[in-house]
Amino acid sequence: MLERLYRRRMPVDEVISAEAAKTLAQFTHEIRRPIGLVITRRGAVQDVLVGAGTEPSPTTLATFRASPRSLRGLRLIRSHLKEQILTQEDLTLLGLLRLDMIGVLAVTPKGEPGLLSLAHLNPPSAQGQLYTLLKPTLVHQCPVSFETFIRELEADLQRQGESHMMSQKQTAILVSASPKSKADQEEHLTELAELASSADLTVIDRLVQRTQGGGRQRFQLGSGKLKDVLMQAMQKGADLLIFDQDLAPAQLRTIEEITDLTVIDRTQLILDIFAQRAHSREGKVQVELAQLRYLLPRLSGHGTSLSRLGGGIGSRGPGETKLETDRRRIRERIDHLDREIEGFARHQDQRRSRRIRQTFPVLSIVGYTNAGKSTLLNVLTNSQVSTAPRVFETLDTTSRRLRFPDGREVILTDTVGFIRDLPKDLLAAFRTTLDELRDADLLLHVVDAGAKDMEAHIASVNTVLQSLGLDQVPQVLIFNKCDRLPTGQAEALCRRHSAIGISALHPETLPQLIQHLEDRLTALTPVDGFSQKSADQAHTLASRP
Ligand SMILES: Nc1nc2c(ncn2[C@@H]2O[C@H](COP(=O)(O)OP(=O)(O)OP(=O)(O)O)[C@@H](O)[C@H]2O)c(=O)[nH]1
Ligand SMILES: [Mg+2]
Repeated sequence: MLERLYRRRMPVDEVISAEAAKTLAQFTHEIRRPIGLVITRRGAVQDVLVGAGTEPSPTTLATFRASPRSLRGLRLIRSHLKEQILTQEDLTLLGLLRLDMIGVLAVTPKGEPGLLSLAHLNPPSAQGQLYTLLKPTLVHQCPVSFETFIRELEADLQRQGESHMMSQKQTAILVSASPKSKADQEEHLTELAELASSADLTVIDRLVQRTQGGGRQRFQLGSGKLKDVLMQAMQKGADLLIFDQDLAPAQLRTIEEITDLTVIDRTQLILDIFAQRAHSREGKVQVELAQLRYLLPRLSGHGTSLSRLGGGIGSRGPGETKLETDRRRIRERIDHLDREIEGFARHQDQRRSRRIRQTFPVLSIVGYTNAGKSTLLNVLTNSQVSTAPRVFETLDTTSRRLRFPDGREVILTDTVGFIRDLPKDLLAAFRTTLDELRDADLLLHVVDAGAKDMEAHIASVNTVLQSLGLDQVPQVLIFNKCDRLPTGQAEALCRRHSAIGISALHPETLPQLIQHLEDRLTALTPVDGFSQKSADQAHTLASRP
């Protein structure tokens, strides 16, 4: 019986033809259940949905894709045995699926079409309503000339999209949902926003939800809140949704299937930034390895998730050529990269033993990302390592020789910065880079003294050091960017933490640090142990006045 509905094709200018409405009403009356017709732009019935709350099939949704700048090319007209009222769920579905229109047709007690209610989406705007409800009319009196109407609406959407494209940047909405307090979550979102801007994204909104109960509760799809989030993302024309919490692979897929938004979590954002920044062969191999390790458990049975590695954020990665690779190929690739990294490690061992023969103490600068580590290396060794007010500027390790005013020489190294909850795949992959820290005789732990959650930063760095087995290496705590603190505050802060305050941008603040390092070195090794043989290669610090 329902087949008759499928074969139906209506004029492209009518939302639903009078004849189709009649058949729909008649069948609804006979089976005493609501029926929905999913209709294409060309007026063909694509799906027939029986029962309240049924949604277009995944196959249909996969065939008809929508984007924040276009509609899906499908409308849904449901019948209702009594009323023609559009429910909140209908309107949510309209927004989520970006349907051309959604409508409810009342069926009279005699099984005839009654009033038809229609709703359509509005072009995105900051405060504006997401949708417009049209006044219910009888089908043959419906004032909407569908083809023209939808063409104009899409042109509006397109224009919005273009003005938004002017900025050339992808836009993101940040989302946090956890049992933690709102204040804590907000603070984490501030860091997530820094990560996003470091990845060259524009953040257009942030949403925080405090979930109930202990443990890490995840957003459940179907929960009204998640639908809200997705609707807002659509309405604001966002390209990406970035969750501060890890998403379950299944959840990711479901969200992506229904919305066509790119959805990523914090780990993936960090991996993306690393991928953007990696320059050396070693760095690239390490990032690719971390991305694949992250991806592997997230591959669906059909391997569709691989398409996440295309181009752009949330997909920048191992590249097109590997798109068709299945799990096995990925495992092989992982093995291969592992071996390559093994090779780097061996090479590094040789370098290291060479260095050890030279018996120069190694001072390694460590710290939270953006603390000013590279700036400090530069000012101490007169180098030009790239520095920037963004996180994860440095990925590769740089080593420089440095001569202290008393003649002793050391090797000073600068390396990748740390961050709270550093993705474990990344930590594993950056083993060779981080292994350099094992040579350190002294760690120079640089802290951005002006950072709001400075103490949490210190703790995060110490946690990472601990997980690397480096918590026993002697440390000097250095509070950098003291120029940003009100006078007097830096001194108090340093006293409280037994730290040394500096401002790496202002060399005149460094003598106390240099003196302190000399003292620590004396404790480590006597001055006589250092030769003068390579004075020409090391940068000599100016003697103190
Ligand atoms: N005001 C102020 N800014 C500083 C100081 N030291 C560094 N900065 C700035 O802080 C930003 C980060 O400095 P970097 O040296 O790149 O920091 P990093 O720790 O190497 O960062 P990553 O390599 O990303 O981990 C840059 O914009 C620096 O100019 C300082 O003493 N005072
Ligand atoms: Mg750096």
